[in-house]
Amino acid sequence: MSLLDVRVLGDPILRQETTPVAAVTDAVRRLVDDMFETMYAAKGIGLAAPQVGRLERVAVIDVGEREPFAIINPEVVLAEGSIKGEEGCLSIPEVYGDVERASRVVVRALDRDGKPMEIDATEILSRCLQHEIDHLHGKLFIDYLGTFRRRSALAKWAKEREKYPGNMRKLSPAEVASHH
Ligand code: GNR
Ligand code: NI
Repeated sequence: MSLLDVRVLGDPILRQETTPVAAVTDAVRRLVDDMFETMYAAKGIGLAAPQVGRLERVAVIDVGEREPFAIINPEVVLAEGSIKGEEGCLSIPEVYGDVERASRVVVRALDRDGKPMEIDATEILSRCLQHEIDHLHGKLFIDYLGTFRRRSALAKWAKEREKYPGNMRKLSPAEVASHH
């Protein structure tokens, strides 16, 4: 497995639409495994392919309350209710904001084996699924902030981004080793 660099806000790939995966091959599984390794090293609960510079329609999720899983070509087939909650993003470190999301979503996707699956989610899993699926369509949580909060978030980011030359967040192997 390999640790991948995380792209941060400013990298145009975060704004691109992804391409559906035509077949879940070993190469796709390798991407999934590398994304899990990267997500754990960065201490995230989810990670989408554009965040590691890839345009396959793939994301990985581990919110801790069930087995970690990959979603390939995910589609939201039901969204209901509405709830506000705080979000952050590995691609916008140290920036947080409240986002209104559907409280429950049902998502259809392929799993790591290429098998169709359906996830019925509420709470943090629902929020995380919506956040990752947004990434697969070039959308970021800051896009939902109102004018004032968005300006504050971007002002904070203007300082933070100096830490990430080339819009690249390099995770150190120590961060991998320290994760259990
Ligand atoms: O680690 C993450 N935490 C998080 C918290 C609230 C809502 C969404 C998330 S996802 C984020 C990791 C990430 O950036 N995934 O794209
Ligand atoms: Ni994110």
